[in-house]
Amino acid sequence: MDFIDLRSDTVTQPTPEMRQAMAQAMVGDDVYGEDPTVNRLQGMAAAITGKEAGLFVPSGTMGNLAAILSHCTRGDEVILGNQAHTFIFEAGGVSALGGVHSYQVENQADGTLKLEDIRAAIRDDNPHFPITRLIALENTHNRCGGVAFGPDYGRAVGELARQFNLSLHLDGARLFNAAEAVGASPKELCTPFDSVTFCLSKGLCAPVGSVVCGSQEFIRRAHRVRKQLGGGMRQAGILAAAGILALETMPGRLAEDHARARRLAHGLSAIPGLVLDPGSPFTNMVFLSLTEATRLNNGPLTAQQVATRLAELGIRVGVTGPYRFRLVTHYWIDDAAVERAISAFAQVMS
Ligand code: TLP
Repeated sequence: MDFIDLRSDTVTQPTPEMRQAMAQAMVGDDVYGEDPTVNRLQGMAAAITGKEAGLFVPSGTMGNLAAILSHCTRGDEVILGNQAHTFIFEAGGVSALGGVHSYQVENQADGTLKLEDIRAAIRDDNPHFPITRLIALENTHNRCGGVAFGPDYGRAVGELARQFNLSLHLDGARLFNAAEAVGASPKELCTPFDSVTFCLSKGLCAPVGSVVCGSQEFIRRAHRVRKQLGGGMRQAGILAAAGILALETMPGRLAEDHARARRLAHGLSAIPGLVLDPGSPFTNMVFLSLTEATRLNNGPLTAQQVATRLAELGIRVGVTGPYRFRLVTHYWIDDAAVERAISAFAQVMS
């Protein structure tokens, strides 16, 4: 990359090894279940998450949508966080395409939902109400700062779900970052969940794709929903080949991204006019804002104006509010890139 792109880990390009594996991949028609490379990836994903089966899908958005539509039918309700990616950033797909009603519970700063809030959201059996069918959580939690929760919280929500005969889905787009942050295996984090979506195309660097995992029966339903959504990709082994390498080589290096996020945050926090979100970073995301004083003294200095000036210096950052930024570290951000980003911020803010 000729510029330093901190907007997201979705910008990661495949490594040369991935491109080579893609070129050499054995393929077949995956809608018939005949692509050996896709089948291998799905098997690996199932083993890693401790589920019976996996399903390769084009994106995290389709993974969550296919999972929710496999758990719920029209008029059913999913309980999720008011800051959940599925609620905010997935174009309302669960209601637009699935007729699934959402009940939004307030996300706590640590990305969790209070157990008593979930309990209060579960509907009584009353014909006036939609039918509560599913609870969906997110780990790491994007809008809550990339924060991760450990296996205990998942288990507690799992017990509540079982008590009320509800299913439990995890948007684990960054499951491996969560595992690294809390010191648990992906499998431990996934155990309480009936289904999980994780992404290959974020910190794991693959160009395309996510995997949904769950029981055989659940994946059989999700396979049909994926077809309905137009996500049957035929010779998708070309893409799955990169996903296999992603799973083999990338989870073990995510600690580097987290360490660079800490270094980046440390450097930026020393620049007058910038303030980190409390606790940031938890994983590979740094959230920070222009201070009150900067906003007032420099006239209408907005995050977008700062981002535009940074872009002129070859640094791309995410703008998540009028005065707020998100910077995400990933495979293509090395130590030198972190230092360049800090210097560019210092120059723009001076
Ligand atoms: N998140 C993207 C944007 O959509 C905000 C990003 O840059 O972080 N779940 C979570 C928690 C996500 O952060 C994302 C992508 C998705 C699902 C959707 O994945 P894709 O982009 O593959 O559909």
